[in-house]
Amino acid sequence: MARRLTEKRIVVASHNAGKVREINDLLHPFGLEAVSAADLNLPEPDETEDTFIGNALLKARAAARASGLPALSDDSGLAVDALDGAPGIHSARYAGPDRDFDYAMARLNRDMAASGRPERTARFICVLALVWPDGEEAAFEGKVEGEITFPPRGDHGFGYDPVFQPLGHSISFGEMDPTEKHGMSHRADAFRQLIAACLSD
Ligand code: ITT
Repeated sequence: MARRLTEKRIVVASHNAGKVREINDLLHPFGLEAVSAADLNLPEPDETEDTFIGNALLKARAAARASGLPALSDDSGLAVDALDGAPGIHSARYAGPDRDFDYAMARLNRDMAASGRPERTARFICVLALVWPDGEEAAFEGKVEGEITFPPRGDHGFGYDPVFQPLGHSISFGEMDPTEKHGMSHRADAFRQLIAACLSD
């Protein structure tokens, strides 16, 4: 059984503004005060692990240690079947040193064409890790199935949202308003599990 989160103040261990915005939206109903790693000027650790859970724990451990607060991290990415699961844990790095997602989406289009494989299926994966300063930890994995569509559509969300169309929908995450994305996203799926284990009565 995971430990209950009774503290009111936590640090969101992410330097990605799009993610921090979504995590804050998801945390809002629980009356938690969330400060981000960037607000606290915490260093950004190198993501040296080769799994989502490994990197999520690494980021949350570093932030809990540096801040003395419970830390919530998110390691996420886009796994494309025609690319055997790439970019996966490398989804941020696939966008180059400037984290240019116009470039990353064009690169995805190119790499999928070069693969010679017809399938468009993909999924977003998100691991949320919660680590307390005394070392106790919990992690939850969520996903959402969909397909990659070009050209990019919509300017909501962040990252790869304009080229990801969730299964059963005809608009991309980039075209959805945030509330609708929160109803079905990989992050919301992981969050529901975290709430059930650590936050609900
Ligand atoms: P932090 O480690 O500081 O949290 P990061 O951007 O480096 O930020 P990741 O290593 O987890 O985070 O990379 C995840 C990438 O996957 C992220 O940069 C996005 O491009 C993409 N991604 C994850 N969730 C997404 C979402 O909901 N919509 C679009 N793209 C997403």
